Amino acid sequence: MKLTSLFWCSSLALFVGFGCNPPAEKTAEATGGASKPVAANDIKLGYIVKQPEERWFQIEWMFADKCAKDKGFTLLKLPAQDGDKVMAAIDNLNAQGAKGFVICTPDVRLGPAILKKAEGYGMKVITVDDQFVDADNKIMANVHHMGLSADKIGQLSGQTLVNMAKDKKWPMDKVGVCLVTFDELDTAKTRTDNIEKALLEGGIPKAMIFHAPQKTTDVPGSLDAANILLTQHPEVKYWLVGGMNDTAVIGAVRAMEQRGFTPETCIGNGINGTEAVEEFKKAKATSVFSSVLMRADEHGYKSAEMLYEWVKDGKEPPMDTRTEGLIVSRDNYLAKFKELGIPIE
Ligand code: FCA
Repeated sequence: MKLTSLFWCSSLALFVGFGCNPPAEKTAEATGGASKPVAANDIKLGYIVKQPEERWFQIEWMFADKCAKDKGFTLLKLPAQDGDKVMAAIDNLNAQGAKGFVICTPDVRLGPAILKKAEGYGMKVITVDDQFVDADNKIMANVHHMGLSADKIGQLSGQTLVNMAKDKKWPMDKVGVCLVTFDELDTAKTRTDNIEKALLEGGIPKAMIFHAPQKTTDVPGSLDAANILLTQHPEVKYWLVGGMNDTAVIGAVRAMEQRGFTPETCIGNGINGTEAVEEFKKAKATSVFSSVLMRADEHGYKSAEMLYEWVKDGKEPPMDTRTEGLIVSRDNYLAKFKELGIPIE
């Protein structure tokens, strides 16, 4: 399902739910004969994220907050960088009377344990960005999810890289690809698999596509991964850099810069847009040329809204909601972010 800017358009948001009024008490009649009056602001919901330091998740929180304000519920934002913190966060939410939470878990294999705990407390769960997997490493399709179309996003990223190499008139048989991978996470693997597919279709030989597996999905993790690759391949003179998100590409580009590669010999394209912006803002262009801008704002607002409507009115959200992205670069990012209303500060 493709979501447009419809959901997060602030003027529209004012006219849905309780947005235009202070949180109002609903009578028993208005709630379809429920015996107890329900006030919107009695509802508390959690929003747990794995990497609160990443701009992507900060924007998700920001727009989930906006949703809470529009609708008049209380949003409890909790960071959880490991399994213990996730479990403690759920206990904490229960102690505060939360009726459900949206989560991007630090480890997708925690899915069954998270679900069990939530069910024990009678809480509803929606996953955002990263889907839970079961003991057999299979996606838990029975958990409501809001994420991105990782295959299409990967294709777009790969095509963008090929086009940029062609624009630069690089000798295509001498171009190496540093593909920063994190195969433990399905959305990451789908993105990088599809980047690779598009690179092959664009004429890059398979033998020139090198994987650099990240141990951690942040800038230090991708810097380390790329350093190992660069040591192994001193013969490559032109590099394309791809990965599952902006930090994957930024870290690898930093490793290349340290070895003397410049925007003339190294080109990266990220995914998210939210972290690549810091590169675009720099006075001097870096090798992070562009990124697939994804809708952190929409993910945050919509996932919170779906959970709220589910808890409040019993309106079950779709099982699977997906968003797509568009390319932003140094040349157009200001206009695009402004047009879509995504903050860049
Ligand atoms: C994953 C990544 C984030 C973002 C999100 C949509 O959770 O870690 O950076 O790309 O998917």
